[in-house]
Amino acid sequence: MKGTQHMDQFTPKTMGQQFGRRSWAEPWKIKMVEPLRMISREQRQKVLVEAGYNTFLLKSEDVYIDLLTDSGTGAMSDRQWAGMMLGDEAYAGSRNFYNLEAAIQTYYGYKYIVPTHQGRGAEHLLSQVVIQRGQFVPGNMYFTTTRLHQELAGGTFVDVIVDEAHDPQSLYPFKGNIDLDKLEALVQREGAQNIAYVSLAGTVNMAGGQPVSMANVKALRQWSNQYGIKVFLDATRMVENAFFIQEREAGYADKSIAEILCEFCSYTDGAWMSAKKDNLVNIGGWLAVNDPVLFEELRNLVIVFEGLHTYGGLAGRDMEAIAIGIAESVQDDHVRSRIGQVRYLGDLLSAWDIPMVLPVGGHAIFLDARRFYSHLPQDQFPAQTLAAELYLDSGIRSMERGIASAGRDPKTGDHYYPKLELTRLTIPRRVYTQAHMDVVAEAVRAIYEERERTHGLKMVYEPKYLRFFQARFEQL
Ligand code: P61
Repeated sequence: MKGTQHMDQFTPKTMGQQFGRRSWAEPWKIKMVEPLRMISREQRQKVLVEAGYNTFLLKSEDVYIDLLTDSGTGAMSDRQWAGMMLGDEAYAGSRNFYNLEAAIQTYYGYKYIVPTHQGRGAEHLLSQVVIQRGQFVPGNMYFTTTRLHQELAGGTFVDVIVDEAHDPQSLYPFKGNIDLDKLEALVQREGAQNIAYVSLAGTVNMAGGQPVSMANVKALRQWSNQYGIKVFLDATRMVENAFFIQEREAGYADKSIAEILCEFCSYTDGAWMSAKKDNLVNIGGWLAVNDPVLFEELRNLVIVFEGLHTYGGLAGRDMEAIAIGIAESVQDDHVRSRIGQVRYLGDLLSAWDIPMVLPVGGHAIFLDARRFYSHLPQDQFPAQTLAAELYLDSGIRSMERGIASAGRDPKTGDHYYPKLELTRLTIPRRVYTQAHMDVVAEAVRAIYEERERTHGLKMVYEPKYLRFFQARFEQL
């Protein structure tokens, strides 16, 4: 008996066993590798100061494990690379455009497609066409580029996400949901004619990759029909949203990701997309709508800013890679392992009581910098500090998602003070292994143990638009 106890304690366990479940594995194997390098701590200190403590200003070659973003950083499959060789680089009417159009129609279910060079190109076109100066754009939490394009078009973004989204510790399963009472109150106050559209994001990035339920989008559709208000979807990580519906919402456990995706989109009037995420490519985006009149306007505007309506700033080969990526992205085993890897890192960190947004979302772990550095006031940039410290400790790059990202209110010029002060460890798709996740978890734990000795930052250079990308900081 004693012997068995001893064995139990010291027999190595797989990670699945350690967390009381059977392990999962990625539904692919690796065909090509890219060497990583790690520079010394002294070198990291030097380049961090040169980068103004901003991880966006680091050179990629100075980074060991890059968790800045999951945007354009995924690994394409052998099929996608083969597709790249089938690029039809005709200026007009490329065959790859028609393949892309067919893939979006099949899997997302929209009728009319406009390709763009990436997500913000699509946001720009949509905002310019559907927002009239002075109108309001309610949405489930802001996203940086989305809100900026809405503002540049003369709109005012209004956050109508459920309150739970602003609480990193709330375990509500659909923290991306829209609060219909907030939406109704906005319409009562401002009038339905002053609402440009509802801006709905599938898995809300700034809230921690949190999903929207099918019940919520259905209710939103019914609500918006009463007023004739359109609903446009940010479909950037909508496949991941579909996974959470399958997992958590009654009646969807037996439906495939592809079926859930299509049903969800059917309650919206159109979508914009950064194909660099869910669609498994390094560059690209698209817009899709069901209204032929709106399509005509978008199709006309795309040639002004992006390129002809059958390439929108993309090479033919890029469109082919997106078309193939879409079909791969909705495979259930792909999504399960993608989110499984994020959760694996989350499980390790939670077991060590590292403060983070829970439940763990689809694309990243969001460390709660407010609780991590509870001695730092928000205007000393705790989330930026955390990203800088993590890089210094281990060469791991993460992203600030707090006060620096939130920017300033264009009317008052004051900082926005978001409730969420987060540092995002974003997992690229099909790129890193479980061992990399172990290294990351240990690095986070190491800086957590040093937290009380950590100083905050002050901003010493602030650009006008999307300041977090290029701002510079100094240590206090
Ligand atoms: C990211 F620091 N996301 O998460 P584009 N909608 C949504 C996105 O997540 C998104 C875009 C639209 C990025 C890249 C990025 O403040 C930042 O293809 C939900 O990047 O133009 C992009 O798509 C825009 C990082 C964007 C940022 C803005 O890492």
